[in-house]
Amino acid sequence: MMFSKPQLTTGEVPEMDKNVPKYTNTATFAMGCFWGPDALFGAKPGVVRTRVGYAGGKKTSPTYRDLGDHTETIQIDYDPKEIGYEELLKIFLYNHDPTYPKSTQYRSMIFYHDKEQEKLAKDMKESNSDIITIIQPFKDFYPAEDYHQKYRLSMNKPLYMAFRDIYPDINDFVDSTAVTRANGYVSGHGHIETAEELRSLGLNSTGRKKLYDIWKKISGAE
Ligand code: MHO
Repeated sequence: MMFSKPQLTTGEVPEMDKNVPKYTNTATFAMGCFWGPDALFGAKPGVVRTRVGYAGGKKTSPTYRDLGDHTETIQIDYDPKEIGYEELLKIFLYNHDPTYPKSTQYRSMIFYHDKEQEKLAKDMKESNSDIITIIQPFKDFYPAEDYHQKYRLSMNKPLYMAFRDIYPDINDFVDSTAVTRANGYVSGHGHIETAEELRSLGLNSTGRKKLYDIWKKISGAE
């Protein structure tokens, strides 16, 4: 069978990825299946890149099929000039149930990277005695298998392949801010209608229309 090559990109490195802030902070959260938060955070302005993986356990080199005592975790590199840790914490808090006990794989956890994150996370927990989120210092993060990264985008093969054309190396693909946003937009997150960003994602007009239509349909925007 013949497949025609998707023609959805400009074929160039997206403008958005040419202006990535040099210095970023990192936030690490566990809040259930990591596919959802990968997309949710990815659509937020100020988030530079995301990756999913496993953390919180002792087993070395966990895999999805052999997770041991680890928990599905989302890691977010963000520009602290654009988005604060407090705002990320709020998104964390309101997008899963931090009061309900889950299996180790899906526990609610915060891995803080510095004193400020530690204080904000602990204050948040203290504000509501029902919150059972486990708060601990960040230690190890094991990136998940390639097929878990930007999973929602990977469910849309034409758009996924379009970005893989730009970024054949999976690590470049995962680290791309444009890909990170697109993964959020295909899940209906974010505010594409106001985002001039749409033009800086590296898609051509056909690709932009495709992404916009998916976002509009799923987000329920007019
Ligand atoms: N219920 C989901 C969980 C996947 S998530 C990476 C599924 O297997 O489809 O844990």
